[in-house]
This record gives sequence, structure tokens and C-alpha cells, in this order.
Amino acid sequence: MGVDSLVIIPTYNEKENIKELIKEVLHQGDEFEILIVDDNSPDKTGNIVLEISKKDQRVHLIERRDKLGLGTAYIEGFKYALENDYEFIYEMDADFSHDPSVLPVFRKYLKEEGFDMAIGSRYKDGVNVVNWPMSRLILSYCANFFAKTITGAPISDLTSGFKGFRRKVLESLNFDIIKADGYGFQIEVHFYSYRKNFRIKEVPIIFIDRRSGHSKMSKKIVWEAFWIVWGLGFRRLFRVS
Ligand SMILES: Nc1nc2c(ncn2[C@@H]2O[C@H](COP(=O)(O)OP(=O)(O)OP(=O)(O)O)[C@@H](O)[C@H]2O)c(=O)[nH]1
Ligand SMILES: [Mg+2]
Repeated sequence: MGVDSLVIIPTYNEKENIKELIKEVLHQGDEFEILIVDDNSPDKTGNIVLEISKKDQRVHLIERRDKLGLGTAYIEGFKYALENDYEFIYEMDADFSHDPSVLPVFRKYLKEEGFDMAIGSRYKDGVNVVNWPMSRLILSYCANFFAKTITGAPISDLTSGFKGFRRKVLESLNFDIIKADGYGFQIEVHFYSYRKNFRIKEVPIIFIDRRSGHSKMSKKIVWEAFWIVWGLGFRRLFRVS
């Protein structure tokens, strides 16, 4: 089978995880390639990936000069995927919260069942989060309830960072109006895709707290998402697309 899939993984200080993760993703099948978008991680994650990419043509690297945020990292990755003719494009974290064996499941929904997007959902069938402190779980759950209510997007996990797109979804998005860096970015992408009437499949996943390394979660990211949600609610109300 030919390559048709690109898994985009943004990284910032993920040296403990990245090598093993790349190995596990590539193991999912010959149709998968990987793009790491690293923001000049001080722990030299970028160097580890560079060495791997020199030996393995299925691994690609974009190294940015600074920590410019998750949102712009994904947008650079999306542009790369479109320029390089991948049909199916995925988002995934580098910290093993997302199980690589779900990637072929996403691909199956996109390729064989005609969905345009497959979103890994922690809240589809109950709550499937392992090892998170209760405070973090409550924050995530409430944030999702709030975002769903205000934006009207009927997706149970609007902040999910694990998903697959058919390329036409990314072709249709106006990257210039996507503003957020953190979770707000995921809400924006879901909202705009839903509003364009793409066929969306929610796939229940089990989300496990990061294996190693440190969280980049911050109050700033939570506040950013809060204001983004109100902005999207405004768009919904006044039917601005
Ligand atoms: N390129 C890039 N990657 C980032 C940036 N911030 C976070 N990441 C990566 O984005 C993914 C998600 O970030 P995490 O720190 O795991 O955020 P989280 O999942 O909300 O929080 P924890 O799992 O608790 O750490 C990881 O692969 C990070 O390395 C950034 O500014 N630039
Ligand atoms: Mg994480």
C-alpha cells in the first residue's frame, strides 16, 4: 500500500518520548509518515528527530526558531501536508497520551467509511481518562461542556488533540482566522469544520496522562480558550462563517 497519511506531532521538550513514539507510529503501517514540528526545544528533541530523519525517509522535521505555540505549529504542519499531497492528515501529541494504534482506526473511518474527520474523544462513552488529577479532569470536562453550549458544535470532546482529517477539510479552512495557541486551537478547528458540514466521526479513545516530561498547560492557555469560545459563540449568533 502506498503512503497516503501524515501524522503531525508538535514537540517542545519531549526527548524522553519522541524516539519511541516515532517507532510506534511507523509500526502502524507503511501508509503512515510523520512530521515533527519542533520549536527549538532546549532539551534538543529536534536533534534527536533530525538524526532519525536522516536515516528514515518516512520521518520529516520542521524546526522553528522559537516556542511559537501549538496552533501555529499545526498550521505549518497542515500547509506542509497539503503541499506534499497527503490524503489523510492526523494530529497527535508526543507524550503517549494518545495511543498510536488508534491511527489505523481513524484512517479506516476516513478511507473506507467516507468520513471527513475522525476525532478521538475522551468523553464519548463515559469518561476515559487515566491518571489525571481530579482537578484537571474537572477542568477539561467543564471546559468541554461550556464550549459545546456556547459554540453549538455537537462534539463531545471539543478540545481533543488526537484526530484525522481528509485533506479537503484542511483545504477548506481559513488558517488566517484561527487564532489560538492552546486548546482553543482545537475548538476553533472543530467549530469551523462542523460549520462546513463535514461528516465527523467521534471515536472513543482512552487518554492516558503523559508518560514522561513536563506539561505545557498554563492559565494563559485556559483563558485564551475561554475568550475564543465566546468569539465562536458570537460567530454562531450572527452567522459569520
Ligand atoms: N511545537 C510546539 N509544540 C508544543 C508547544 N506546546 C506544546 N507542544 C506539544 O504539543 C503536545 C501537547 O502538549 P502537552 O504539554 O502534552 O499538553 P497537554 O497534553 O495539554 O498537557 P500534559 O499532557 O499535561 O503535558 C505535546 O506534544 C507538546 O510537546 C509549542 O509551543 N510548540
Ligand atoms: Mg499531553
